[in-house]
Amino acid sequence: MSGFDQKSIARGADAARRTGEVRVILSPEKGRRPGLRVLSQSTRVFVVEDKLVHPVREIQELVIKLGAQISGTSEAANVIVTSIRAPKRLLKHISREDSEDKYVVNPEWILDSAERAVMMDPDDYLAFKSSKEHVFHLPMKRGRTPDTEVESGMPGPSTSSASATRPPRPWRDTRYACERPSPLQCINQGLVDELEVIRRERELTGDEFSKMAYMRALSAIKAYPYDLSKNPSQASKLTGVGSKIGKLAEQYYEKGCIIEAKIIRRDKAIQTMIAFNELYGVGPTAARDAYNEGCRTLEDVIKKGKSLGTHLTRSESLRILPDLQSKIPRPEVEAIAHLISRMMEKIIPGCQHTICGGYRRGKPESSDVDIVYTHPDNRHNKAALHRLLDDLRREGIVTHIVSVTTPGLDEDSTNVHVDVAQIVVLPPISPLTPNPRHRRVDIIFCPFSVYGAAVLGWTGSHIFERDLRIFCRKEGYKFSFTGVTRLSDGKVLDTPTEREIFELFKLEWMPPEWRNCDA
Ligand code: OXD
Ligand code: MN
Ligand code: MN
Repeated sequence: MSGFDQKSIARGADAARRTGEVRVILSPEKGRRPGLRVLSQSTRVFVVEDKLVHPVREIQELVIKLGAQISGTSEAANVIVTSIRAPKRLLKHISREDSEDKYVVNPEWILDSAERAVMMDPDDYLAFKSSKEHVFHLPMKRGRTPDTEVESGMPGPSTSSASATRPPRPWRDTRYACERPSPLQCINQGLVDELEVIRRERELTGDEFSKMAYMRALSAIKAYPYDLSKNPSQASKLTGVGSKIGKLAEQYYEKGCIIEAKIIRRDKAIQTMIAFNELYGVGPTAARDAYNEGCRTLEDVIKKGKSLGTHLTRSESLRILPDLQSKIPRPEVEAIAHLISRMMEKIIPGCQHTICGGYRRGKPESSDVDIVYTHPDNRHNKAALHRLLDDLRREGIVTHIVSVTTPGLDEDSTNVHVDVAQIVVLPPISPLTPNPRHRRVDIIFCPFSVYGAAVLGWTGSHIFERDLRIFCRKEGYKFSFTGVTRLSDGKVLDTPTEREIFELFKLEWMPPEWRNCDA
């Protein structure tokens, strides 16, 4: 194996000896530099020694050289390599569950991948064909609705404005997502979804650098309004995509999938972490830590106090969990906002509000309800949110208060007084909700002078906001939902409407339903 980095062989072989170390396996080794990136870092290979023609160590070294990881146990692997053909014999080395759930391939999968310098499709090298129908798929991230049919290139079904059907301007290859009209579902959505699978894996395994690369690439493709299947090599020419992900795009159009994404979709460790991450209050790092600490069920995570469970009893958390995991259809978002706004109107007549979040971007279903309130007369603002919470509690509508904060002390915000309440409500029985479910609601109350910034900041999408902040900094301003600050003198500018912010930065207006820059 000429040209092979001996240190990385030693490191990998060492890892292989440490059986069952999921901790190592799910945290990318810092500074690990494989010889090639043919297999992927998300591929964790267990090699069954029995009946191998090649020495096991040679196969393991090759796996590491190709950029994948060696797993010390079949349990921690997502691909199992074996020369054994007889199922009975194989089951002496790996569990039945692993044989059914994971890719069990023959060593030619690795040898051919090395020879052709491209990850071969494990389905073409199966040593053991599982009888199980694989139902694993990567659940969509929060707020997504996987099976909602939306016409290609069209934004969501939300608004009646003309902008809902046609992009606000012709496509241009730009660097910042906040300059690119991005629909809810794009014409190349299949490819975007596949890249999102890999981005999610990188996020959950803590590879920030690679996660960002996939995020930028999929966001650029999301905005590209032409059919890439007709010209797959065009993908790598888009700003933010690059040659590596461009090649994956070509693979997608050639094979109908990205092979790495296919392996990740079947990866139980990733599936489990995604389920943890969907618990309210459990971020990707906490999900990974929980997994590495041995949690395998949501109950395990809640027992460790890593979620909303810190505010509730365990049984309480588990009781409302299915409610919180289910998506909220648009009419129910509207009904909840109406209910809360009626109470707010009684407290401070003449207040204004905007339902933000995914709802405003046109999503057919949301994971929570985000409402921004203000009043043109600042004298009314004092303690408005606290009074609202008291009333909601009294009426039995709010069941849990997750947090009530006034950002202002952290470096991310201005000194403008903006109140944020994260609560759980149980709407009353009505024809729309005959069996009401607990719903997460974020209520924001801000001074009128920053209403535009608050609405812009709570509308998303995540990548839109991120690039907006970078764009603003380049122009000499800091953008936050608590206001726009001029960096030269620290002055917080008056931005009662979103449009004023776009104008200030000479950014072309982006209708909310075209801000769907995430997958
Ligand atoms: C949501 C969102 O789904 O804001 O709640 O995107
Ligand atoms: Mn939301
Ligand atoms: Mn929210």
